[in-house]
Amino acid sequence: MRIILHLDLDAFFASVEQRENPEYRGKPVIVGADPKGGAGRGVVSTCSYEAREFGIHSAMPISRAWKLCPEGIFVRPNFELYEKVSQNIMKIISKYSEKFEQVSIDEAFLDISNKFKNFDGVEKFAEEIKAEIKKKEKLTCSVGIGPNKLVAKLASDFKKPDGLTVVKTEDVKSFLFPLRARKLIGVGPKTERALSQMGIRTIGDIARTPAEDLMRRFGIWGLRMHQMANGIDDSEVGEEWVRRSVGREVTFEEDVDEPKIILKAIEELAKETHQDLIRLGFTFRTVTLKIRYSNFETHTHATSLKQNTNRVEAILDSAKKLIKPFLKKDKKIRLIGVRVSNLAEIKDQKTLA
Ligand code: TTP
Ligand code: MG
Repeated sequence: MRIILHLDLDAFFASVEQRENPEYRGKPVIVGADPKGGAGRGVVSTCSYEAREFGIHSAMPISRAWKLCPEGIFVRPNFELYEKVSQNIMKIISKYSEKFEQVSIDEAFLDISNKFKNFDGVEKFAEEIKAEIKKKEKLTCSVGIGPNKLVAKLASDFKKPDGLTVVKTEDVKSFLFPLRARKLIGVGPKTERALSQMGIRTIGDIARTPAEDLMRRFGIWGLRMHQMANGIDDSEVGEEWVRRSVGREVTFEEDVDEPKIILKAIEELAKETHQDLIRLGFTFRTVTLKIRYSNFETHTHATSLKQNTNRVEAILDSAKKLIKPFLKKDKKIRLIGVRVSNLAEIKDQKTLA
């Protein structure tokens, strides 16, 4: 039997700001772009739990956050500081097991199977980690423990902030089934819509749908969803979680309709995306263009190549082709994004196009 622990800091950037600035404590703190008195562009990175009571959340336009809570404390992110704090915390966590994996700036997994025969005593162990982080870094976190990474991650999210949730093997289904399908890793708004057309709303609904039906609609991804919904996940701690796409996007300072500016932006986004792709060592087969008009109407259009490549021209040419129909419209554009997917690791490729 495996026992996996997942830890995620609470309102990470905002909590660090509250720690550094005692006058922010107990108050709605919003970390993100400059709100510019409500006219600011860009989005909220994260916000304190006090700010969440106003309905503010990550990725929300900063102008909306300003409307919801004009009395909030709006601060620009200090990534260097967060990175440093993250490193300190990861050092603490990684001492607790040699099987450790950092997943993002504020979350990590530990495989603690060789420390415990069963779930007895795991709570105390988690409390110790939480206490050490609180003592040394003055921050709270939420921890989930379960028989695999999937369950542990959903368990850490179950009770926040400062939560601790243990899901034993025999309780996996009763824990997972009532949760919304959206909670499963990889189920975004698009899959959620498609599922809801099939009458599927919860993880339990997915688990009870025959895998063949899901595969007919979603291919292999349908099978994977079915397995996750049934609490099956064999991935190892230390194994990278599968990266599905690489991309960049930009919100213009002022909405634009001039094709020259838009094409220039696409060129830059394609180059940046390409750099990330090379750094990560992937090839791609699909290019997606995202476009958001001034009224927030958003479209994504994708095109796929015959085979994988890592050529920058392939990103650029595809993105330019995809933008064409949008340039004719008499509408101003607020945001543009370029993304590549259907990735393959270069080491898996015999030859490159
Ligand atoms: P999360 O762990 O998703 O969020 P959080 O720690 O702020 O809040 P929670 O208590 O719900 O865990 O992300 C960690 C940090 O990553 C977050 O503090 C800021 C950053 N982030 C963004 O910049 N933009 C985003 O859209 C999200 C989700 C996170
Ligand atoms: Mg967090």
